Amino acid sequence: MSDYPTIPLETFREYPLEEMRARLKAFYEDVNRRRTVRDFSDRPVPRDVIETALRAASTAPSGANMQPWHFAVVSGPETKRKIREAAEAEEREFYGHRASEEWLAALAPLGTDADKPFLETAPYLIAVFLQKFSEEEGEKVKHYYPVESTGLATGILITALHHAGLATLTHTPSPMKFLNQILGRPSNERPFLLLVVGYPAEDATVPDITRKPLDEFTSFIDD
Ligand code: IYR
Repeated sequence: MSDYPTIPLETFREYPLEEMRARLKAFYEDVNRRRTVRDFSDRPVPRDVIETALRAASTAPSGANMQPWHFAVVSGPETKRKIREAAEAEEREFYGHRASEEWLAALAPLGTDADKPFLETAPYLIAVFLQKFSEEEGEKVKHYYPVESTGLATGILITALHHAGLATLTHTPSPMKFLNQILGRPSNERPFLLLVVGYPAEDATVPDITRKPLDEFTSFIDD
């Protein structure tokens, strides 16, 4: 028996099978509408919406419940401009020199380049950091599976924002250490990705690409 306190699982809900299927179908159809957007409108989004989506993200499971993430929410034009300048400098290096021909060929269908106007246009940039450890009363506390945990939280964040009727872009300027400096984040935090959040531009287009069918990305082992 554990010496630590437990409480009854009162939040779990079971649904009759037909309702289970209908709920899941509706959920799948809704998330299947999500597209990564690169053309953003400057229409404002209320901060409380972002806060609720972040609360949803923070429900993600995490290694030893360390919740090893930090979300820096940027809405100020000055900070957005700094981030755009730093990101575009890295991206020019990436597209001009660092990326292999193979990598550039893989990106070609997405139509991306070193220009990142959305970093200033979109109302919010959420810089996601993972914490390799935390500091409690001067003591280092190790975090477990911070990459996996932060990935799970980010997935829920993207899904929550989509559910709210907002668009996102997962942007990964590489390297992105500049985010620590611009956002004043400590060295135990590693930038994980930059999430661009807002409404799509009126004339937004997306690449004509498809998702793999179920049988291409699953295997079922029944014996
Ligand atoms: N970070 C660059 C390049 C890029 C890389 C991958 I992998 C993508 O899926 C998309 C872009 C950029 O943001 O343009």
